[in-house]
Amino acid sequence: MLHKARRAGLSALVLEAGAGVGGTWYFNRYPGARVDIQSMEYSFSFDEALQQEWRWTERYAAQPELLSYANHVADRFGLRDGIQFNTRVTGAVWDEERRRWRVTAEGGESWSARFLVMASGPLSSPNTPDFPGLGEFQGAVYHTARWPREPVDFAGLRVGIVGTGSSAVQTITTIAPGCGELTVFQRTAAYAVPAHNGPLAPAFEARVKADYAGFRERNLKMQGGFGSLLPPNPVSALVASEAEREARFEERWRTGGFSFLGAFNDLLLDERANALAAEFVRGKIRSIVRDPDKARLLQPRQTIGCKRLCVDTGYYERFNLPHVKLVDVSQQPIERITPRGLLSGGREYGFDALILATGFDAMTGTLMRLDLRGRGGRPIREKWAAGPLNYLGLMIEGFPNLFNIAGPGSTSAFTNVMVSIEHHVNWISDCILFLNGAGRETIEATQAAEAAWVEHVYTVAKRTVYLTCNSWYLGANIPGKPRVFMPLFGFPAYAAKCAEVAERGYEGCALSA
Ligand code: N01
Repeated sequence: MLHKARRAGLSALVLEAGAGVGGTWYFNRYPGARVDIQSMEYSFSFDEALQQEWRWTERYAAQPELLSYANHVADRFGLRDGIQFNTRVTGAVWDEERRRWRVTAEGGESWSARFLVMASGPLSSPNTPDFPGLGEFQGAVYHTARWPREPVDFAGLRVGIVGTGSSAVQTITTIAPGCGELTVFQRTAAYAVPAHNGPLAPAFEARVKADYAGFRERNLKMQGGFGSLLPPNPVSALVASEAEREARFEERWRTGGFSFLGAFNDLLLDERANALAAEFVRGKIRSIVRDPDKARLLQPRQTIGCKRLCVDTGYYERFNLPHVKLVDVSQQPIERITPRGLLSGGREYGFDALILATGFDAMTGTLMRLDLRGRGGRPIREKWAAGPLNYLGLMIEGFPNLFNIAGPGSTSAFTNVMVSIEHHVNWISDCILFLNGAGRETIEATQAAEAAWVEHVYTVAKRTVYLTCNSWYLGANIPGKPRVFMPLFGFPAYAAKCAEVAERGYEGCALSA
């Protein structure tokens, strides 16, 4: 956004809480952190020289390499002097008279801005459950999303980990061999498909780079903005024979990653089709995990893909290590943390270090924690009390000239987020240039457009299996959070709609002179 704004001749400043660039890849340094979209796709497309020259070492890049990439981009485009690091924004208030945002940060520093772009991330406010006794634990407590910069040595230690989402799956896989004992506290079993990660094949890299622009174009036509190399099989799982089904599932399992959910074209649309894929993965878990009790507990029961699918590098295999224990906390929740461990079902489990892999207050958490006040001083917390009203995921009625990148109401959570970010940056920058060219001072979504958009997001979700489980897409992972389905499924239709709105002079928005 900074690069784009500067190229458009705008003056811009980035306020960043971290001491460096990278966002997700700056804060999530837990062992095994790795992207689940292939590196050649999970990168910026806006500069041909950048994408030609950067060399990924692995099929799925790990956090240190992703962080190097973010730093490389910042240096290559000379962005650092436009970023104020170690600056945590606490709020922003719309000044109606001056038609400017007044942005404030910890320490009291403040800025005035005509436009305010929230690039604060859909998964950036960690969720730390309110476990009684957490402060009394005598060992170290880590949250995967706030991992220390120095490496943590668990050698010989008894470690407890709460959670089995993507962050936990990667952490467990990585630390299990070296721990003295690892106890996994599982509330909902996760579906994980193999990444088949490895060194990036030079021939594959050369093939992509020979026509990188074409590769990006083809990906933009995919529902998630990635995966054009192996598009979804255009056949229903319900009409395929059993042998055909097994063959297709097996083929995708061997390929690895999210391509598994494209084994048939209705796995995310029809619960009966979904059940067939789910049973295939349960069969894999049974064949991998030798202890029948662990194997039973590790088999998820919910629809597959409803919570975001995990992409792993030997997760289930780790439960064959005798020192890796699995405790089901679905029926008997964690009652409290004790000085030496935790209590569940009246039993105390002891450990020396505790890892919380308990996810995020997703999509809305970061904005809702701010003192963000729009027209008439209305707080975002009030505006969003029943769920995140928005238009195109980009704008909020009553919050003029404020844009949200990768927020609720957009496809960010279902896409290669790099694609979503670039799409939003381009759209926002075009919008600002349009306003300047047309002599308009402010833009803001109308209430009617906003209501219709939220309804549209829900209507699309109803055609999928995404409403059948308790996911962070629904806000269901945070006690008391309104259950509203927040992300939109389907990038190409979304991008077409955003383009159409712009072409029609920002239809659905109120513009002031
Ligand atoms: O968080 P999560 P995450 N008692 O919310 C459990 C992206 N990401 O950080 O399922 C006991 O998925 C909770 O249980 P339940 C990706 O989009 C990507 O792992 O709510 N357990 C769950 O098991 C991902 O979806 C990558 O029943 C409690 C876990 O904690 C998103 O970030 C890597 C609990 C939280 O799982 C979030 O992933 C990492 C409690 N009170 C993350 N509260 C890759 O690119 C929560 N849990 C690969």
